[in-house]
Amino acid sequence: ESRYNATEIEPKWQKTWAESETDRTPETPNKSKYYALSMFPYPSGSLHMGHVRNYVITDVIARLKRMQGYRVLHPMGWDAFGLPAENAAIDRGVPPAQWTYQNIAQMRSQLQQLGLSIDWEREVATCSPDYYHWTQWLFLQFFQAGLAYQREAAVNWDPIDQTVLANEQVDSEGRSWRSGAKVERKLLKQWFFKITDYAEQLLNDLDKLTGWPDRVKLMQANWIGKSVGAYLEFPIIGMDEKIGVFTTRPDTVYGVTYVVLAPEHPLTPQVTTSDRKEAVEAFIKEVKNESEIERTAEDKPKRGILTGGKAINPFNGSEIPILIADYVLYEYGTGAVMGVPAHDTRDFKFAKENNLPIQVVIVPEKTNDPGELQNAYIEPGIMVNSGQFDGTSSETGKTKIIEYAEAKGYGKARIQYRLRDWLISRQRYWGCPIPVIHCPSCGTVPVPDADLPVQLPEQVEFSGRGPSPLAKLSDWVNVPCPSCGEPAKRETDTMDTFIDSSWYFLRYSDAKNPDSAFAKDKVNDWMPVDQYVGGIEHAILHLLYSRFFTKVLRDRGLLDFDEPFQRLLTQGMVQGITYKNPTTGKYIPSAEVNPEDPKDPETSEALSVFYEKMSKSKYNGVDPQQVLAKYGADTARMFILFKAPPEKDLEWDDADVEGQFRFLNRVWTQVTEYNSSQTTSSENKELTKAEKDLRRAIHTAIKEVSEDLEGEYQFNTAVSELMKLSNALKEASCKDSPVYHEGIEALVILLAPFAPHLAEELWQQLGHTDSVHHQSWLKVDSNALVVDEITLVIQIMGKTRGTIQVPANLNKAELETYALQSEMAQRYLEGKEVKKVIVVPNKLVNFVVAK
Ligand code: ANZ
Ligand code: ZN
Repeated sequence: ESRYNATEIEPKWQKTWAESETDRTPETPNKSKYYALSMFPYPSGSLHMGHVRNYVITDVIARLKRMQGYRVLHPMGWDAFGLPAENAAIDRGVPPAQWTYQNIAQMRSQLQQLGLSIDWEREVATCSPDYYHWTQWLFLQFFQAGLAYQREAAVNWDPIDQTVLANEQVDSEGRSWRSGAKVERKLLKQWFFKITDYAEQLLNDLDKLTGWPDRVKLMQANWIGKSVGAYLEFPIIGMDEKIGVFTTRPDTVYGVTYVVLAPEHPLTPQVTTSDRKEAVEAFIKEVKNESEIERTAEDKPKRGILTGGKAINPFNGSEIPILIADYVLYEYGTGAVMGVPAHDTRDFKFAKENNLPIQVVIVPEKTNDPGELQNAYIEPGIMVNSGQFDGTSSETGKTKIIEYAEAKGYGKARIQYRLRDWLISRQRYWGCPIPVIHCPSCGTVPVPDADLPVQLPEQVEFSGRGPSPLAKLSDWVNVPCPSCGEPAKRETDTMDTFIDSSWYFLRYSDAKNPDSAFAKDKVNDWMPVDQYVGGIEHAILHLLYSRFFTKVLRDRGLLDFDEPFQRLLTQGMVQGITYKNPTTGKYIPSAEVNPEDPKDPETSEALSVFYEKMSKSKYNGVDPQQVLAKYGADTARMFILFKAPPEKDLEWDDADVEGQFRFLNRVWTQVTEYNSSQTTSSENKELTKAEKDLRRAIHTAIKEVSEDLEGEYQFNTAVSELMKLSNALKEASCKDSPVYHEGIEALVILLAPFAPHLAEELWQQLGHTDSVHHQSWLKVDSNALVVDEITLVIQIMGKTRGTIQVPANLNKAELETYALQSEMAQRYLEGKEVKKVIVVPNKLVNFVVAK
């Protein structure tokens, strides 16, 4: 008797599939395409369960689509630039390239052990010159389109990693997403991508993404942050200049009692009077190191100071003080605001704290005298104290004030986005070099196409976390200007790695092309990605940048679609059981804890037990390698798919892993014990009841599994259906029937996307010589689903007296006739007058009789 031995059959089939190139992307243009994509990993060195879950989900989809007749692209690659490699070089003296490629090799072999049907011929690594050649070429596309530019900017500086960070890489506490360091503000010349030019499109096209979770679309919309309002100007007394502000409430302009500049605003020193100079400068110094998050935090008092300068409100001629305050951000709008304390909560607090006047200009419909305000009145209402606009509703007032401002030259309508331009330069070595040369006479000159890629020099010294080692390589830095030939210098900044990942999905369509980033016909053929699967942590940055890239490349004529990802599935976290000492806050490794009686091994205190995202620091991780060694990939896959719907968090549970292992063992036994020679031919024979019942179970399984895999991808319920089918086969009394044969084969075929190795092995054992993965997905025979008899309940006065078997789908009159003829009706209705008959089709007949 044979036993299910995953560790034996899995490597065997992986080898066979690799040799027979089963997972190559087919070049059959007449078939419909399907592009199934997982977010590619950073090659940290080893897979974690989050990766495993991500790739297994995509693999099931890819395998299903192949069986459904699509030509499928299912690639994998490496997001391989980034700081950890550089830090490894500093800490351990291994060159970043070597460290990275070692990690890639290790992780690739782990992925292969999962039985993922990946076309490895299309593998890409963003750190490879064949790839970053085209990242550089694409950068120059942006540069030529005027979408890449350099400017001085107050930037987020990470003092640990010694690099600039994008706003998106700083968390709500003002810390670096990577190093955790408190971020500082610094003025530096940096490269930007002009993503703001695409703000409107990026917002509007969210409507096209019908296959995206609403919450991701909402996050993107909030990030883009569209505000509709006005740009208004306030002349400065005694100067020729005006202060421009952006406001969403032009209807409150008569209530402006002061204006506030950001401390960094270029007008700040100019409006400051000499007696205020010292105080203003001290204040600026204080604010300088606060992060944007701290400056705008709701719960913090807003700090500000008078500059001594004054402005005029052109609408009513009133003289108003000019202040500077930390809550006004230089990078948003115009870097200046009009203060309307009566109608803005923040302004109200600020005015109270700083003794500034408060002027009511909007009142709720019914009151004319609001009395002294306890809080800002921020609701819509009627305009008062607003000259010719008195009595106008505030909503109409917005438009009216803008029209008036335009007529008088005080300002105009304006739409403002919260989205800023994307800061893309990094002062690090292990990234894609920015392919430009700075010439004293020609300025910023692109590296000519023929000289691409600008290779990262390999002989580099890493001496602690100082400035980028590239800047110190004078041989590399000093080059003749491509334009005039005079001595010039290379750009030493490298690109944000989010650029590398903003186009890798395009490269897969033509991964080995040495002459271009991708051929247009190939990218148009495969894109957009039909199903993208990855973590919610990429909901904003990566997805927004990839959408931006797609639109820019479309406008450059390089491709012909608007959006890169048709459908998006954000998989939930994998959580591990976590033990924590409630008093010390220390996490205790699960290996040191008795799960029956969880106690701190040192102090014997009772531990708190809960599920949390697996992480090294919490000692709650499960190593995929160990699970594979113990149970094999198929069990791991089945468990992951069965335990929770893909977008929900998944609690790792050894007992459930064991349960799936037992299920696969049962299937193994069921199929290997089946001997097809026992099957009797039943041509032209009417099916028995047992056969009909089994066929119904088989086709119900096909129907349910297929439906579970359409639309929402309910893998968990699909796996339950497979378990039901296996049970139905076990219970069947017709094991020598061709229907049983049909059922065994169906079970193996339906199992193929989930447990690909086991299904392949069993398929061969059933005597087939082709691959189960080349079989067509099964079709439902709707005749088999028909239930031909039902059980009808007979009630008298609502009381059940028995049941009878009747043909399915009779009409009410027919059911009544059957019921009347039944033995219980005959017995209980004898000598009684039937007053009413209630019929529930396919369920029951209830007789109401006279008392
Ligand atoms: C006057 C006013 C009156 C405002 C009122 C609001 C309510 P969103 O919706 O986020 O775009 N603002 C403009 N630029 C700013 C900056 N650089 N730093 C801090 N605050 C700034 O918000 C727009 C509102 O935020 C603007 O409308 C402005 O205050 C403020 F009853 O103008 B408002
Ligand atoms: Zn030059």
